[in-house]
Amino acid sequence: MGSMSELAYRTCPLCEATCGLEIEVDDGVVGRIRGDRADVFSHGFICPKGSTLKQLHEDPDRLGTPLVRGSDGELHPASWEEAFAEIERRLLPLMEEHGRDAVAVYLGNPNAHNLSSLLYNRFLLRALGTANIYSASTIDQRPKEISAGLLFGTSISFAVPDLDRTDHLLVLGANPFESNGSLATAPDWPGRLRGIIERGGRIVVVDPKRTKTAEEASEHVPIRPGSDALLLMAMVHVLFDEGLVDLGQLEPLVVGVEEVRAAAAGFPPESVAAVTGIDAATTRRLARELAAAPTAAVYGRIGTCTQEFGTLASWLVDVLNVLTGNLDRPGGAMFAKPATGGPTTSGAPGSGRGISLGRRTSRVSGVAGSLGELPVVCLAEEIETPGEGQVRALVTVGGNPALSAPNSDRLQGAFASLSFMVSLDLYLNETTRHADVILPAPSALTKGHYDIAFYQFALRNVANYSPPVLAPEPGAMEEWQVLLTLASIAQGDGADVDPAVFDEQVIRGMAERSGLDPDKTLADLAPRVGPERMLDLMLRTGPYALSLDDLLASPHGIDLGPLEPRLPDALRTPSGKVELAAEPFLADVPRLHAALERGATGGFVLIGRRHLRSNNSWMHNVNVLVKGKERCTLQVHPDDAERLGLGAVAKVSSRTGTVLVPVERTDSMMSGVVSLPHGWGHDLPGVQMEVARANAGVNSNILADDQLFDALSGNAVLNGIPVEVVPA
Ligand SMILES: Nc1nc2c(c(=O)[nH]1)N[C@H]1C(S)=C(S)[C@@H](COP(=O)(O)OP(=O)(O)OC[C@H]3O[C@@H](n4cnc5c(=O)[nH]c(N)nc54)[C@H](O)[C@@H]3O)O[C@H]1N2
Ligand SMILES: Nc1nc2c(c(=O)[nH]1)N[C@H]1C(S)=C(S)[C@@H](COP(=O)(O)OP(=O)(O)OC[C@H]3O[C@@H](n4cnc5c(=O)[nH]c(N)nc54)[C@H](O)[C@@H]3O)O[C@H]1N2
Ligand code: SF4
Ligand SMILES: [Mo]
Repeated sequence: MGSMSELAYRTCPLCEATCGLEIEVDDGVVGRIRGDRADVFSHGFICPKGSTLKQLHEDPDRLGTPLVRGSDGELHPASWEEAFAEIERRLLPLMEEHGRDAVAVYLGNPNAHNLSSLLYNRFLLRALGTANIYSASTIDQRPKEISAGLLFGTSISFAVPDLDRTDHLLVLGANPFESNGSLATAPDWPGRLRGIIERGGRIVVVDPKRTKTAEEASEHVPIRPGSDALLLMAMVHVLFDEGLVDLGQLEPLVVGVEEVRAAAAGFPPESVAAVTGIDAATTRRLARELAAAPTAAVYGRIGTCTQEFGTLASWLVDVLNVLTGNLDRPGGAMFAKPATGGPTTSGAPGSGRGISLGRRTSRVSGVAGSLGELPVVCLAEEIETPGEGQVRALVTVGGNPALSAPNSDRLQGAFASLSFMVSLDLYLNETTRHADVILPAPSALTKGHYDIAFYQFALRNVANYSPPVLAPEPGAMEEWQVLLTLASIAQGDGADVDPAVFDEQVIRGMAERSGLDPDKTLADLAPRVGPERMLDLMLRTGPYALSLDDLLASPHGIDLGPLEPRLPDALRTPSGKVELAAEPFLADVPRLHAALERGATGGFVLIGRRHLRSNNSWMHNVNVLVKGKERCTLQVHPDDAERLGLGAVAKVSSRTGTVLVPVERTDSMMSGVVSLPHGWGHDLPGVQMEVARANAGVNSNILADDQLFDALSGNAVLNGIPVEVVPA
């Protein structure tokens, strides 16, 4: 007692829930981390990961200096000057000789939680000028982005389920009791879901596994992996067939209803039952209940995206929201209005350019790119295949594709063959061990935070800025400065350009484009620099005309209220309407028909799962999170386990590889489906993560097949992978 500790408030950057943390700091040392009860959005909610910002900060394996590969082939500590000089020495000649496309970039998931990356990655991408841009988006939500873009006009126009007011929620392929929700930002999804039941509402969960979310719901409907688009199409069929379509207020805002009716005509519930594993009576009832509910929302996430018909499934989720009149109304599926502004608030309200698809295709296989990127499923072959435009160098920023992306063995082999690789990361891990230069990212607690990305689709309009909790560590370089220095090198200006000078040019450009008097604006923003200055400008020009000072005066956040209807203003489609039957959707329907005709396939399929104490691939070095019962297990239904004669360990094989994994029998699994979490497999040579190595697990993405992807989005199929399971 009697300690001198101070309390700092900070939004947790680890997942999409944006919980407020209360952090004890005693003379630069972090003490206890609790939920911030005064946070306007999270009201004290926190999960077991939130408090581990302390352990992450204090992790002895977290990199403190750049590492450069020496002539002995080993990585050695180096100064920032040496590291940047090495990048300049190796990268520039390579770009000159082989062209800009010879350098690929991979951006990982933590970039979306990182103010510096959100605002400064684009300058690196622009300076590199490469077509080979890859990100975690094409092993995640690209189908949803394309679907939202075609329907509503921007790739982040996500209609989010209004959990706090809805009477009926239909969830497909999401397990927010473990993940805390995704592309529908809110702290305490569990509490909000329980609130629906307590209000007398209903929750239906469609999932091959009886997850915690399914257990807490009113009803669990098991589905064969990969068949959601068929179920949803059949539900659309029922709405038309039984005269249940009622757009209500949306009527004048929607085009394409008749085309959707025609598209769904060929999918009566009886025809899809054998493939989905859901009988026709249940499908009809689900559609009727959805239509009958006073308010309802349909929500689909990773299980509906990372599958063969990811874009169609994502589209049909919103088709159901529209056809039942639930889009853009309280209790339905609504659009946020972010305080920084964004694609749904900028430009002329009500219409726009929409999104463009497939302008670029990949060099080797001709797979369509989207939204300025190529799909990750193409990365290995782009590195392996000789010829003009071959990828010879790679820059990774906050990503671990060696574990996260499909056909990992092949991809890691490809990484090993690169001429040069740079990584900006916290750790020497499965991916960065291939790098020639690793640049250390600063600890989260030493940087400011604002969720520019996640507030674009939050369940409530909130603005919350967190200043750095701790002073920069000795020898650290801020991430935005690293990114601008890399950009200077890539555009031939050299490593000596002062990032502050670059930053001045950038902010002046932004001020000019904002339509304000640039000199006056820059004077107003002084003396701030870097991401904080940009954020301040965005807040000032945003829909609530806030400023960073306003947010600094409100350390628990500013509540801007519940979501309000935003149509037609939020639309950015060329027609100014909800494009319910955009051509790319309809063009993909024959592929769905073909799947129906192919019928149910026998054999086992593999799906993934998340655990509350894990976060993709990179938090297994935190002892308090990984201790206890082994979690990287193959979950199998007991009847299947018996039929297969499984013992303690199973050998699981797919077209791309084989893993040996401990078996966990559980009747929560659907028969014919097995589950293995992703992000494990840390026992690789060179990985410098003590705790993770000791709790290595196996990498499920050795089994994920890079030839399986959603044709419309190029997004990887990470659920529903055909596998063979035998006793080991
Ligand atoms: N089989 C299967 N595979 C999957 C999934 C699945 O469900 N099943 N899910 C997919 C999904 S949804 C996603 S999003 C991807 C994630 O794929 P990735 O983004 O490639 O992987 P992460 O595990 O998030 O790795 C994050 C990396 O960023 C580093 N890092 C953490 N914080 C920071 C920071 O502040 N700055 C910097 N520079 N680096 C940082 C970590 O050390 C780590 O190396 O995985 C996908 N892979
Ligand atoms: N604790 C924790 N939280 C996280 C993460 C984490 O790794 N750990 N990762 C974060 C990230 S990057 C993301 S993208 C989000 C993801 O958030 P969620 O989408 O909620 O992710 P999951 O918990 O993997 O839930 C996916 C569900 O889909 C089911 N499923 C699999 N295949 C199918 C199918 O074909 N159809 C249907 N209907 N269901 C299927 C699975 O059984 C699983 O229950 O979570 C974020 N939050
Ligand atoms: S739910 Fe997500 S944001 Fe909240 S404390 Fe846990 S990891 Fe952090
Ligand atoms: Mo993700």
